[in-house]
Amino acid sequence: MLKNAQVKRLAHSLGAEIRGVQLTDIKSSQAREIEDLLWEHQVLFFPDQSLTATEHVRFGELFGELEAHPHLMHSDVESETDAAKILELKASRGGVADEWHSDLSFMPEPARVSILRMVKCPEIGGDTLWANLYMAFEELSEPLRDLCEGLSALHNAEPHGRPEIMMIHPMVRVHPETGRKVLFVNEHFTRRIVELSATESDLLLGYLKQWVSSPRFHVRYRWSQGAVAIWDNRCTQHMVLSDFDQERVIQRVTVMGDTPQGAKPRWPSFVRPGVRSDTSRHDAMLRKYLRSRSEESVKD
Ligand SMILES: O=C(O)CCC(=O)C(=O)O
Ligand SMILES: [Fe+2]
Repeated sequence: MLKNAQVKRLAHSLGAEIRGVQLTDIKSSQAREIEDLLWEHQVLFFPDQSLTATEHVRFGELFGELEAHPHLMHSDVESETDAAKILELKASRGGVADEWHSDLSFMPEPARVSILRMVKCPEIGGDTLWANLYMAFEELSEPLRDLCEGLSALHNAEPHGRPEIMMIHPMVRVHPETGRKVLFVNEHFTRRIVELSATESDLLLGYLKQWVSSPRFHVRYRWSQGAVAIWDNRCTQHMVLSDFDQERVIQRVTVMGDTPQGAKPRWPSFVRPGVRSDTSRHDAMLRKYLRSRSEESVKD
């Protein structure tokens, strides 16, 4: 039992701060209780913690298998096994993770849960914001919800200099724990809606990016030294505010995920034999992805 836990909601939309719990003492049954709170609040904050890197990894492992970042640098924590499971983000003037995203959405199985530990907190600035993607879907008009549910989107790792790492996911996914629908496109990794022309896709993704950035879907967290945040990537996006000019060091462990499930696209890909496109330059990436998929299915 998570005795003594005080749970305080931080915003109407999502997020709760939990006090009275020492994360170093958590056992597997209590981790299930934390999960229940997480499915309810989507992001949980634990201030006043002092986990070491190894304890951070052990805590993460209570939620599933951890995976190092597929292509960003890892940290230089002491134990090599633990270092391989920790992603460190270090900055002194903003510029890290400052666009809305769900972690690793360009992978076939994107991150399920991420856990951050604030190692060096700037005195001012560097807050992180999370957005509630259930609300972002549910508050769209019915025609737009219906359209989005029939579409899929191409995500890639271009922000990490790896545009060739791509994956198509449904634009609306069903959360496996809650059964609720989620708007699953993000500013940082989503490049193109597969069934629309490039210009239509730009317009709709641009609108949805603006929609998700509406403050009514958000919680904004002011970090303190040692604070830990755990969030569900399947129903949230997050971004860091680039408004600090002191060193900010934060470490993440990532619990890997499940395949996003959603309705099948209701239309074929816009890019297909026999369809002329006036914007073929913009279709090149999608064409490349579709070609690689069809080569794979020939191999299978
Ligand atoms: O530094 C932060 O607050 C969040 C960075 C981030 O996007 C992440 O660790 O996934
Ligand atoms: Fe992130």
